[in-house]
Amino acid sequence: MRIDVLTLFPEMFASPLAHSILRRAQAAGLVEIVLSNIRDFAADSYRKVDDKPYGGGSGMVMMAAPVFACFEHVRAQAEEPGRVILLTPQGQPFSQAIATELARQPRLILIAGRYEGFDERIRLGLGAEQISIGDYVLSGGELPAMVVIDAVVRLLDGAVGDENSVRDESFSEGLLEYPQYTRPEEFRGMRVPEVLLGGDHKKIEAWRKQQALDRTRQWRPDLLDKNNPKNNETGV
Ligand code: 9D3
Repeated sequence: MRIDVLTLFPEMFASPLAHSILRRAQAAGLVEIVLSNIRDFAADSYRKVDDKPYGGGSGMVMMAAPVFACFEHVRAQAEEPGRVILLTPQGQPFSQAIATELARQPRLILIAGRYEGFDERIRLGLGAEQISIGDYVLSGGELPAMVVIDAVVRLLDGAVGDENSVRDESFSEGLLEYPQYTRPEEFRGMRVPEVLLGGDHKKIEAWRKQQALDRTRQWRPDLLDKNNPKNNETGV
């Protein structure tokens, strides 16, 4: 898979891409992540990429021309069109189901914005979808782009050790995780539940399932709601 990221702050991506699963997935050739600086495609010597909104109002708007020039430059670097995604607060809320869908693509082009928003002709002219990562206000689309990259890349075949990928798929889908413990057996007066020390795997499985259900009911009852479409997709 090739992922292009169009951004005014490519340096923000350095650390997340250089660690753990994202670093290994790139080293193994599972994904090629290409960062492009939209400012490099500004037409004037001031490298201007934003301007005042027509009709007035506060803040600045990302200009169409530099984004189009940057987009056309990266699109020419690979055959597959793939999906074009604007990270915007107006977008479809990101979910595990969307991550699964994106992980099947040969190519993604992610466009992270700054300022108050994109000139609408960027969305219209590029035929872009929009994704939001949730209903809270961030300073730009870079962190959301990294969230999308992380969620998608770890789904690529071979990106995650199989101890994680197949772990407890049987019953954990759609539920919160059961509680986990590692050594020592007692820490500051808190003991590991007896059932986990016994080695009766049937009993352990039943206990974990009950814990997962109890915790979901207590902390995320929305996940158990039959009317929640998430319960009919990939789940959490
Ligand atoms: C004043 C209206 N604001 C919209 C809610 C303006 C605005 C706020 C923040 C415009 C852009 C931004 C920057 N945020 C993103 O680019 C963004 C974002 C987010 O803020 N929250 C969740 N997901 C995303 S994806 C991109």
